[in-house]
Amino acid sequence: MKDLETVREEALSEIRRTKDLQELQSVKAKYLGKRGVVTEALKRIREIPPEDRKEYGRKVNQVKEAIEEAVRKREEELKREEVEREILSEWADLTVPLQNTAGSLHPITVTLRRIVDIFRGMGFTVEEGPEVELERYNFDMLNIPEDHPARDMQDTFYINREGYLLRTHTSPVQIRTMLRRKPPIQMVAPGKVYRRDDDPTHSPMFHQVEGLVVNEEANFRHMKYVIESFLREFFQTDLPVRFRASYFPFTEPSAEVDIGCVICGMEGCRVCKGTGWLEVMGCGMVHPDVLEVCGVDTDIFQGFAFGMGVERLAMLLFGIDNIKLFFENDIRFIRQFS
Ligand code: 2NM
Repeated sequence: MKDLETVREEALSEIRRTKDLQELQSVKAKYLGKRGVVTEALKRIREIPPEDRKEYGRKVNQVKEAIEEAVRKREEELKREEVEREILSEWADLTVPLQNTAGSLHPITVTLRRIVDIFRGMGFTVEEGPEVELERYNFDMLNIPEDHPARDMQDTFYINREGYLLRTHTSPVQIRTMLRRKPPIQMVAPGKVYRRDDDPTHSPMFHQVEGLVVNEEANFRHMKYVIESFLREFFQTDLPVRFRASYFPFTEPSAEVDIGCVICGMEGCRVCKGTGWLEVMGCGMVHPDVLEVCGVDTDIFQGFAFGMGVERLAMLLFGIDNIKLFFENDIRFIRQFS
């Protein structure tokens, strides 16, 4: 076995010579890891005569601490060097006057405007509301029960103030509009919404457009006509549309809307999971209780509503296969959608 002093000298010298964090990590493992030189030396304490063990143990621990300290110092240096290298390599003179610097619209903005403009063309107004919302407008007045899983801390971002949250859909804008204005109403509410999901197919912030029509004769057939017209204009093709029975607390009856897969032409692919159909919206006749709590007289008025995710529609429109691309702000990606 090498003299402990030699081990120390060699370790410190190797640590000084490391050129990056990965290399430092492997030197650290060589000495301090499970099968490291120092670890093995500690294990050999049993082979030392009892009267020398105390001294031996102290010496090994001194060496161990010296190496740990050197690793810490070198790690700091390497991190500092890395930041400096980054600053130098990413250096840019922001004062240089450039030509052709017109920006481009983010694909989500392009898609949101496309959706909203189609509804504007059908005579809908565009309404907005706060992203920090009352729990009452986001859940209670939408007939969403006190114990509904959507209300869980796991699904909803609650604000550090009783009764407030980040809206989980834009439906509270419909509530606010009904409270403020008498029917007839035909509105859409575009904007950001927040849910506690973050995985390859979900983002904690995404965009929705929801719509609401309230008048004396609104019915399911009107709703189908509006949605089918919208989808054909959005995708610029006479695509197949189907309505599947579903459930939402705030509508009855409720439906989910599928379109023929625009990726594979209904042959069956990864995106439509071989079914030939893509779910693109939810909709339904507004529950009478929701209308009533908003002051709408249900002896006279009826309503239908619908909601869609903008990222999902943008992915289908542009053939993008990964939602995270929208949020990385890589200029090479964003530039393609102007
Ligand atoms: C959806 C699906 C079905 C909806 C309902 C309402 C309101 F406020 F009028 F009750 N707004 N939006 C609704 C209905 C939204 O999104 C998937």
